[in-house]
Amino acid sequence: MGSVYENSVFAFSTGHFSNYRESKREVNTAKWTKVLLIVFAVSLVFALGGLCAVRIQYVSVSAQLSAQETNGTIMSRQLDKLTANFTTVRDHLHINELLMKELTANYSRVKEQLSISEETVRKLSRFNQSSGCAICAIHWTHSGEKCYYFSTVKMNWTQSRDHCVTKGGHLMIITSQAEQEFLTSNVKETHWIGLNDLDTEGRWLWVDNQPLSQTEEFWMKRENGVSEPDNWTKQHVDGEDCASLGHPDGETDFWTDAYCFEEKRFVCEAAAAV
Ligand SMILES: [Ca+2]
Ligand SMILES: [Ca+2]
Repeated sequence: MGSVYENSVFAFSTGHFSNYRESKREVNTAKWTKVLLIVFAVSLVFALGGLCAVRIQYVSVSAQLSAQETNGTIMSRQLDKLTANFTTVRDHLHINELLMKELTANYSRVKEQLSISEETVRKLSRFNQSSGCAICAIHWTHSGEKCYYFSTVKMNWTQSRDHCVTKGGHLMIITSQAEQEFLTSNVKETHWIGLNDLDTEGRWLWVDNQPLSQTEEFWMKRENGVSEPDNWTKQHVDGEDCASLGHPDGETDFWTDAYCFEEKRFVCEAAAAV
């Protein structure tokens, strides 16, 4: 022990002391290096943490911006669509305005023409009242206070009745000897007249529902006693329920009953305009 101490003293005394100081300085340097490294590492961790936080915020803000951009695009499309709809509605409104103007102009023209027509009818009426003349539509024949239409086509009885109505009249109702003679003098073949017993067999009604019993009748009389109406059933079990002037054989002076489904010419009647 005494020897070691002596050696140490000797070392201090001989330069080993400076080596010791060098060694201690190196130890201190290494310690400070470690401390600096630790500080640097901690700083680096904090820096990386901060960088991650900034990155997260960047991603979040980017997502929000992207969502706002998407919303902006959708709103822009909706605005474009609304603008297009508005343009369409505005165009339709403009077209409707033009149509309304045209309709108004047409209405005014029609109203004016109607006024002229009414004045013409009034003048004609005054003329007819003073002259005793009557007016019948074109293709109608005037006689007395009536107009008569002799068809050029053949129809069954129901079609003939309806056709007369569409022409503004009705199948002929014969109420006088003069009317019967006028009719027979103007036809050369059988024609439907407005008489039938469709509802009740044997109960003959005119198309205005007036019963035949209250007017004159001109049924065909035969010498063999088989007179008309005979409700002939040998060709159809329903019998004959519609009256015609004459029959298919050509005789046209009197009435016969016939099958309503037969097609014949017909006579319409209407009141003359006076
Ligand atoms: Ca009958
Ligand atoms: Ca008959």
